[in-house]
Amino acid sequence: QTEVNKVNLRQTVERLAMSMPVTDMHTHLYAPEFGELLLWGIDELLTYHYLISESIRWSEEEYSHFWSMTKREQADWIWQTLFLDHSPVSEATSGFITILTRLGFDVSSRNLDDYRQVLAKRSVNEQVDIVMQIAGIDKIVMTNDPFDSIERSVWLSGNGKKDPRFYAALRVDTLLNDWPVAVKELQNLGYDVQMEWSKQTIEETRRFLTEWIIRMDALYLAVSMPGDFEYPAEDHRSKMIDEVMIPVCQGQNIPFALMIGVRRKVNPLLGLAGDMSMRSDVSAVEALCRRYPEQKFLITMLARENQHELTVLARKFRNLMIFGCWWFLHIESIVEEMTRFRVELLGTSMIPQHSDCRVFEQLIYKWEHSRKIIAKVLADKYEKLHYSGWNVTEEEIKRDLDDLLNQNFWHFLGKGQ
Ligand code: RAT
Ligand code: ZN
Repeated sequence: QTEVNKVNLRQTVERLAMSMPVTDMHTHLYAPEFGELLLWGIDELLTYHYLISESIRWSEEEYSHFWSMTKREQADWIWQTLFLDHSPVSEATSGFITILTRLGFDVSSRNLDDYRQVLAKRSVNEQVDIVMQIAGIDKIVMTNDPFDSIERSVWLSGNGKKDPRFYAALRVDTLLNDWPVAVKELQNLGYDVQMEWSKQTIEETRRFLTEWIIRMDALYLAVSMPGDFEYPAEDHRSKMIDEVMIPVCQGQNIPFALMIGVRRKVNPLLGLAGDMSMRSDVSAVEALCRRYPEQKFLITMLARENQHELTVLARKFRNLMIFGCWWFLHIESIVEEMTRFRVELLGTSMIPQHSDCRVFEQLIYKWEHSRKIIAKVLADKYEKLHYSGWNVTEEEIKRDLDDLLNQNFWHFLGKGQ
């Protein structure tokens, strides 16, 4: 057993946190088999929706002007606006600089075309390997929607499960949040459902979910909910959860992930960049956890105001696993604040981060930035223990990091090693 002394404690924690392989349990990334759905490279990185909303703040043109440009032109404009006309100090812009640096580019040249040319020589498969290696990620959970026709054909052809580094999560937003559209989609796929809630519709919707969980080998069912989500309520969502989602999850023995607190299309002119956060009522999660003690819930919330209460709730229910610092919370100051009070309230029994990446190389910055913060918070706690005479060993630090970055997720799924 390696004793870690006070002098090298912080360095040891940082070194181990930076190198521990990671399971990224929620992303919007795809395996290479999914073709055009897998986004990567300079232009995709620069047109990330987080950067679109930051750059359009500086523009005086109509919103439609931005959307009328080609992707390449949008990327050039965002580069000019956020990196040259102003300094890239925000999380998403500084993240792009981290990516360039780690990919080995000379950021001082500020020459976008050089970077583009190097990547143009790479195949997507090469880039996926390189990025996963640099970022230290070995397992990636995708977000999968059978209502997306491009994606569906990959699954139906049997190519969806070829790459063992990628796992599926079945996304059910349309079923819960847009039932009229879901009915049409289900009917097109041959499921005998109707708008009105009947025994037949319930059974067919269950059959749809069960078949797709099996086809994708989905690790969990996932949905994003608006901040005004209530449970229980006299509404479509409660019926769908009680009569379809929970029975299906229990039948397949998988968790149900709820990401709560989005307000979609606050500014529709911004497209994907136009969504906002919204405060939610944590008692919906409480009611679910109490009513279904055998069902596991993976929960993240978008409003900063909900975080402390949600963390306290996790002390009350072992079937509740909180995860990640989601979206607008995925910024250094808030990741640090959240990680700190989560550790103080729950020890290491939570999932501190997921990346939510949409573009492959983002794995590099999202994880590098978060690993540093996780290391800092843990080092503070170990240092305090050290002063009391309790010395953690290197093996114990590794164990704790492995729990946080991998095992808590897999154990919760019942698939721990
Ligand atoms: O973080 C994001 O990129 C958002 O646009 C959403 O995709 C969110 O993470 C979600 O999963 O709904
Ligand atoms: Zn997401």
